[in-house]
Amino acid sequence: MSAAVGIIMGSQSDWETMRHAAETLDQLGVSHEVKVVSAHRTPDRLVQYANGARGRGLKVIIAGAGGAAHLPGMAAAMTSLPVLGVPVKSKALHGVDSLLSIVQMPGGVPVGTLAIGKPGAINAALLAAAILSLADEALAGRLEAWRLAQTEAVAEAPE
Ligand code: RP5
Repeated sequence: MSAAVGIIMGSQSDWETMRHAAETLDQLGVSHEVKVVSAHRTPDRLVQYANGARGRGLKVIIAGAGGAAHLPGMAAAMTSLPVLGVPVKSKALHGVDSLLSIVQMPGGVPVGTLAIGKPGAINAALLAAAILSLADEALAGRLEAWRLAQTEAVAEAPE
């Protein structure tokens, strides 16, 4: 069976951030695949990946990139699957460059843009799971349980 979520990232260096998306999907029991696909260094790989995504059975794409972060937008240009963009924190501009590169898409080609860094990677996975849960009651239950566990883990007073 093919993966439901495709996690792609522009560089090996993005994995430290994007592994949080993969780990969150693992916790929720959502099948996923992980690949390095660079809009700039491996453009042919990107074209092949995005054009073939729906046909291979993927339902949601999570794309993380930093700096001139064109990966999510270019993926969204080539597929009508939901694309969630994670701005990776860059060294030079702390991810503000990544955020602005991803968020400011032209009308007609949407990318759901998350927060910079680890919180964005986690939330991209949760959002992907929420999208999939619309047609998967068991996953909806696991998502509710995940949220409940998070709530219960918050102490009333600091230790
Ligand atoms: C982007 O350039 C990648 O998404 C990464 O965040 C950034 C830096 O890449 P490396 O130089 O570390 O490979 O394309």
